[in-house]
Amino acid sequence: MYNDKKVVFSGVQPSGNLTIGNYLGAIRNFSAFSDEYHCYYCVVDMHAITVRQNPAELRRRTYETLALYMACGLDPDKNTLFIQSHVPQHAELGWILDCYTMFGELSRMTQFKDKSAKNADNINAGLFTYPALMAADILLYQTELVPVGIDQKQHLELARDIANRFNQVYGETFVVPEGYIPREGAKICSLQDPTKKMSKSDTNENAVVRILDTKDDIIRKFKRAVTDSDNRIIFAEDKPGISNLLTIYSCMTGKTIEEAQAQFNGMGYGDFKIAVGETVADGLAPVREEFARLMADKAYLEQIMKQGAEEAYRNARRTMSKVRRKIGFTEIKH
Ligand code: ATP
Ligand code: LTN
Repeated sequence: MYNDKKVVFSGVQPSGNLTIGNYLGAIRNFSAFSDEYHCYYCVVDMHAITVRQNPAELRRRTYETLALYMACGLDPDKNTLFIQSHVPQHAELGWILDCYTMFGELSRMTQFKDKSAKNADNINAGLFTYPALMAADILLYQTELVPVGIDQKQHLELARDIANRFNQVYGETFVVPEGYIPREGAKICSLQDPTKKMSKSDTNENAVVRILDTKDDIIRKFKRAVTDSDNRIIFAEDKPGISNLLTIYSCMTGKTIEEAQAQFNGMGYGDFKIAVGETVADGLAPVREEFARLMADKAYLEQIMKQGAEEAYRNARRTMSKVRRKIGFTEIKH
């Protein structure tokens, strides 16, 4: 904490077109913190290259992710919006924290296991040490709170362990962060396999609803959503498809699951799926419009990137100089 406000940090990878999972589990909740906290919302391009990216696409998606942050209501004057690779301290602290993170800890990360299974021909060292870089992102700004979906809980616990370990050896250096996982929407599931999380890099387009999909596409995907063979619209463990649709509907409308169940009581699955699709498409329409407006002005986005990087850099430098001193690096005056 460098001024009187506590710090919030979160990041999204520019590794694909963002989904309603990214929206409901993460980005949509970000703006709630903007008044009370100093918020850093980062486009984590250095994380994205742990899997092979097409350079032109990575560049375009980095702009798009920044524009989406803003289209989802993040005001660049009230939040520090920036690109990870523009602030070199992320890599610097990432390396240092690698040296305080154990092989055994990294081997237990489920995201590493999943992604190495999916990218068997490219299990690189960065994919393995990724959680230490994520810890660096967070600890660099003395973050108190990290709003993320539930899939990031394990990485967050590791970031806390790394912070505690470092503090124990060198004395208080880092604030130990807490996760903020929303009560609803923390795990939006795939429309084709509702036992798995919806992932922006899924290759089955019908499984994933993207924030920028057209209304027709959104409704078509919901119509094809996998459900089950009976016809009751209730939230239950043995009905993952219907439960997922109810969760999405409830997150989009602010209604409770009970209210949603009551509203759809007696309706057939076909009509129910269309109703959820329409709600999602209409709810996202303003985001889509604002996104298109922002993407048409690249110079403005670049100005926001610059402003965010400068602000982040100033605060990141303070933590780095403390860390360097504590571990015994020499310093020269410029
Ligand atoms: P990838 O498929 O490339 O691994 P991803 O879809 O998991 O990407 P990230 O950039 O890794 O997206 O995640 C950004 C944020 O969105 C994180 O806070 C993550 O927890 C959240 N998130 C991602 N998918 C979901 C989901 N299906 N439900 C809820 N939150 C999600
Ligand atoms: N690991 C996250 C993205 C991420 C992040 C962060 C989230 C990188 N650094 C710092 C919160 C805080 C992911 O894959 N969703």
